Amino acid sequence: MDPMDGGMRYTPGSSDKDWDTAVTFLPASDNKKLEKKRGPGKVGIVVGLVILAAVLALIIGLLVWHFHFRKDLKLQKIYTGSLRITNQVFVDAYENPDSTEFKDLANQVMDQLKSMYSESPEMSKYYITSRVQAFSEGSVIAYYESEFAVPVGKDAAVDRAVSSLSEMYSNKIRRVQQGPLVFDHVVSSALDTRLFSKARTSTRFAQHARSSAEEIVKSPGFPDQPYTPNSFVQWQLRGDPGHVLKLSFDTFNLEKNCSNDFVRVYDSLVAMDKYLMAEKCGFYSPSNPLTFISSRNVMLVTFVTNEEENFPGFRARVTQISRESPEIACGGKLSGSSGIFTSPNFPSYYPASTTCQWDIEVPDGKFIKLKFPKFMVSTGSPNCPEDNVQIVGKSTLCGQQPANTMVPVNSNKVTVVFKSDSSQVDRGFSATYEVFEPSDPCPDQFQCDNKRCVSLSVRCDGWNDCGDSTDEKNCKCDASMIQCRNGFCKPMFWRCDSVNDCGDDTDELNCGCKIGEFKCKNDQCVSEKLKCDGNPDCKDGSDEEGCTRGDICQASTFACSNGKCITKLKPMCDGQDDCGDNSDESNCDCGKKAYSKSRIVGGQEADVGEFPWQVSLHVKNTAHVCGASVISDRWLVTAAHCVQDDAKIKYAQPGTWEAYLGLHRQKEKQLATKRYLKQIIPHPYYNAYTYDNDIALMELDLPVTFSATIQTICLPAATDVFPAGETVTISGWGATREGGAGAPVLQKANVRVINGTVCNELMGGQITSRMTCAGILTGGVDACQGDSGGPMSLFTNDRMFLAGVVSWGDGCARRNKPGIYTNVPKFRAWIKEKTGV
Ligand code: 4AZ
Repeated sequence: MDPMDGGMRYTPGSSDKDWDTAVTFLPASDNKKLEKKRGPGKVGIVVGLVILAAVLALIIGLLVWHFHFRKDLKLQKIYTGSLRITNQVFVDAYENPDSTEFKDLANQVMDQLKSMYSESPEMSKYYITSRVQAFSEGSVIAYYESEFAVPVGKDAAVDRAVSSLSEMYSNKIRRVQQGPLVFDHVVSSALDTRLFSKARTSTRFAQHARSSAEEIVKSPGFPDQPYTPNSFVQWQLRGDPGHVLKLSFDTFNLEKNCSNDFVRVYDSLVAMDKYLMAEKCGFYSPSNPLTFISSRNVMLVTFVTNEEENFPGFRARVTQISRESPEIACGGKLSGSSGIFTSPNFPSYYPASTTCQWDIEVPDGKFIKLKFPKFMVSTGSPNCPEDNVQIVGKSTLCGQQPANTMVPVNSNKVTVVFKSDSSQVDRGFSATYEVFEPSDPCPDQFQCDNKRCVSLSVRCDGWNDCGDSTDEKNCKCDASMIQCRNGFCKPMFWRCDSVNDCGDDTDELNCGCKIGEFKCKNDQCVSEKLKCDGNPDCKDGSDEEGCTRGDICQASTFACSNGKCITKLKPMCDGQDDCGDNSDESNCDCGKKAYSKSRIVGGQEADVGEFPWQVSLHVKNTAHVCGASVISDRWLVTAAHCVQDDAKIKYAQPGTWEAYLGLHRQKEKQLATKRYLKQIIPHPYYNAYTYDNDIALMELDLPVTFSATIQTICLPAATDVFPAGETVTISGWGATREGGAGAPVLQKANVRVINGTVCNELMGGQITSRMTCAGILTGGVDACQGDSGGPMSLFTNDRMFLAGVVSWGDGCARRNKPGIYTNVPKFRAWIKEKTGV
């Protein structure tokens, strides 16, 4: 008997049929006879017996099904694999599955696979069939799928048999003898069931990129409509021999949850986990390039969607690159006293199955300091068995390393080897090397325990500049510093500011409270007015303890439209109807980035669409002057000081301005939506000397259409307060250093809200309750000229709220000089009155 014919084939539904025939209900032929009489009588007994027999038959049937047939219930299991045929030469016709050459070779491969599986009883029993999907060069590589019908509970045994067979052939313990083809390097693994669900419509494309012509891969319907639900699409991509493929996504916008919709990129022509380079979902901004490079001239892209929520989708270009191209070259000899090197394709994904070696030699007598500004190398475990960077004789790095990780090498020579295995690639690394004198590793600088060098001026300044805090240890604190119990020094004015700066709370203990202040149970002081206001201002919430409803309604809290007062912290737009009339959940179509994932001093470039409410205000036909925020399709919020006439320009006139919405790069105004202004409403109490009430409203001449790059930001409730220490985000095209030029690309930075009392002391008593202070008191991060009018955004309840408007400051990013922002909640009623928003 042919071993492949042994065992039972899987027939869908066969078990149901078996169950049906095993259970037979007896017919009740004469209903009249079954009518109830007084007492059971003869008929009653017969009916009883019939029912009993039926129940018995049912039980027996179920038992027979369970013990006899169920074990034959089989699951369809598909293994995908590739193998190398060492005694064949690739011909072009193998690229075409309809060619005779393809069919002949495919039949031979299928025959030999069958005889290969016959060597294992586990596989021979359950094998159904194989299909060859493609061939590629090298000598000839065949990509196939093998289908098995595996009884429930036996799949682990079959998985083991398949992988041990692959191991034997890959390690050349065996070669296939039963046919004319000689195989080696047989690799196969079970296909993820999500890729062959029958509920999905399946489409397959085969494309060949040439040097003269790129190919395009895009999700079905892109760009005109969202991608189709329940689909499985795969693209088999090829290049010419001697080339590798580069897949560059220019748009990538899928559902956030990868278990619903996802794209996979394989370094193979079949979907095999061993060659899975990456699985991606969510959004990738064009400013954060997503490109993949294959290790040979083939690549497979698969796209799976489920029935829910379809997004715009993706588009990618496929180009071929010569193996010798400098674009993918890596490694080599490096000399001189400093230099840089990166993983191939950095800052995008490095190719799989790649090795690069750099031999660095600096002048005799000097030592080498290696620094990794960025380091992301894929790994599954800490000892770096997969992808890694080996600093030979020193250490091996993998995973994600902190920015500027430093490795000193006590020699003038070092070899660095980067290795990636066949699956799971990442963005790689950038590295620099420089020399240091063995006797003085940190000339004129402080050497941290982690071997970093930092400026002597930052020693004991309260800020962890080393990364391991060694610059803040063993400090003798002078009178302007707090001596923390743990040995750190922190600036005195950080005392009692509700932020645990010491790390052991020393700076927040024994804070005596002034008149008009409430002493929290944790010794913190907060304004008496904040007691029972519905917001926990004390870190331990003690200012909200023992409050009666009367207190709560007197003090500021969220006021519902139905007159109810809410004590819950941040009830707005949290998805719960706290008011009972849903007024805390109305106007919540705001503050969401269309994408799941865009100067400001000390910031970084935003991603495209990261701040879709950010507006750039230009004086007509000139340049950017101020920022603003979109609060509806017709209204913007900006700073009043941006719209004050001066001797030359009539800033208060709507006709002076043009507003750019959805702008990212100042040079790309043509890609943004331009609007003129219908009216400008500065706050009537704006004070040009003190910058009090620094807020203004602008009405657009025409409403805008919302899009991925234009959205509204949510307005906070009038009662919202932003406690000290809270992180907020500032954004704008302002100067990147004090007195410097504006930023060409939108910048963002995170700063922390600073206690109003501390801020008032730092700013010489100029802070009013209409202002909020935020910054990083050690300096370096701040808003600056040109950011004015723009948003200070706070992330709450999964959306962004306009906490403040950039207003003023004492210079930019100076130590102990926070940025000052207009406190938007104080103007909530005025905004509503003027705009209806
Ligand atoms: C300005 O001139 C400006 N450091 C804005 C913010 C700050 C300073 C100046 C805060 O627009």
